[in-house]
Amino acid sequence: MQNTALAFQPTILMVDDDEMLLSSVRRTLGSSFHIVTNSSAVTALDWLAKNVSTVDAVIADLMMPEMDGIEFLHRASEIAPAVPRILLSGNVSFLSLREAINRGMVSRVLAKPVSPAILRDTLNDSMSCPLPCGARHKVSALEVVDAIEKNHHSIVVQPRVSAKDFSIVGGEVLSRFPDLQQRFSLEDIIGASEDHPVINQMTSNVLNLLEDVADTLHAKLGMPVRISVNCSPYSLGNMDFVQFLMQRVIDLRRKHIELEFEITEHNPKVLSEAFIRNARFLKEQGVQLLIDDFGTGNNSIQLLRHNFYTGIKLDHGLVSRMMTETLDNSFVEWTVQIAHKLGLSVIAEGVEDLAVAKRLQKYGVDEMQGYYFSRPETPENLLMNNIADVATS
Ligand code: G
Ligand code: G
Ligand code: MN
Repeated sequence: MQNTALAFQPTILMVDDDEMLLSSVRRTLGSSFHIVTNSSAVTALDWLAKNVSTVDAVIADLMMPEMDGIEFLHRASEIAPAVPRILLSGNVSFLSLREAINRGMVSRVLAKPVSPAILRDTLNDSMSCPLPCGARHKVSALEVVDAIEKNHHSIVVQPRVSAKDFSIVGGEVLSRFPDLQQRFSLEDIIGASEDHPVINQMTSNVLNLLEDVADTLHAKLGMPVRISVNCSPYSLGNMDFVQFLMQRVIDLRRKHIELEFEITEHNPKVLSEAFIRNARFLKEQGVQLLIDDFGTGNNSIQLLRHNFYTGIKLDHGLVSRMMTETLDNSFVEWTVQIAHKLGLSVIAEGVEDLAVAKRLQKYGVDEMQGYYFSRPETPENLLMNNIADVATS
């Protein structure tokens, strides 16, 4: 009887190194919520990863010995993006508040000491409206149009290396919206744009910004250089846009930049007739199309049947779980073999350390990208503080 009732209570994960506070919260809120407490941020993240689907909210203290609350909540947002996050803090400075919103993407920040009544109300509010503070409404495509028109849109580049000797072979261009990203995550900004005409404007601007820095890219990454640009299936469904893209490919080839396009696998438009027709056209023109985020959504395997892709990019989540999860590890190994049989190249994203890089090398991955080699950087800052000198030995 009691167990059944418990199953319908919201599950709250609370992390704080103050055991007294944890036990007091368990005592006072235990009748309304299923409170799971942990005094270690590290073990709490492990627990969260294993229980994502049953957690309704996460609360973290700001000052903790193993990692601060903002870092903890940032990682929690990667593990469980839809679960609302609350930060508890002894002193809420403007700086930590800003960090909490931008990096921790919290829905509320509460000052300590906090009363059980306030905590209960906050939990109930957050669970019914799990948006970050300052982002009470979602970003609209028009705000993105505005940002692009005001030049509040910039690019960063993440280098890509050969798996054989870690030499640089090219890079991926990613959009950044310095102003909008104060209030929304990049994921939300792209999400609001990817099926709207503004995505064409975004891609077109990325190509202009790229052309402007062609010389810097050659100095940093070599010449000629292969640069991949994320392109929404919405854009590729439009023949006029595809003609425009083809013209830009030719313009940039003259500047010794060979463009490639990354197409995310999760958008259902990748299966549409218009997309497929235009993708074939691009392939005939010698343009490389890569399946992005391979292994995340539902379309991955099906897309391997199409013969206009020239390569796949293994999703960074998949790559990061490879060392600990047998299933992900086997999936990566299998994918490399199948892709090569089909004549596709394999690029691994999210390579964060040498152990992962070596394993991917063993599996026969062709190219790699990830924080181990370099974070995405502005063209001027490329390879300034990064491990460009990593050796395979
Ligand atoms: O950098 P990261 O958080 O940096 O980028 C997140 C995701 O946002 C990328 O994987 C990519 O799918 C998407 N993205 C970033 N920039 C662009 C862009 O210019 N166009 C499109 N369509 N997607 C982008
Ligand atoms: O287009 P796509 O979703 O694949 O873009 C790559 C995303 O992965 C970007 O958000 C980029 O910032 C992020 N990224 C790049 N390298 C790493 C890495 O080593 N680890 C993690 N966690 N993310 C990475
Ligand atoms: Mn990408």
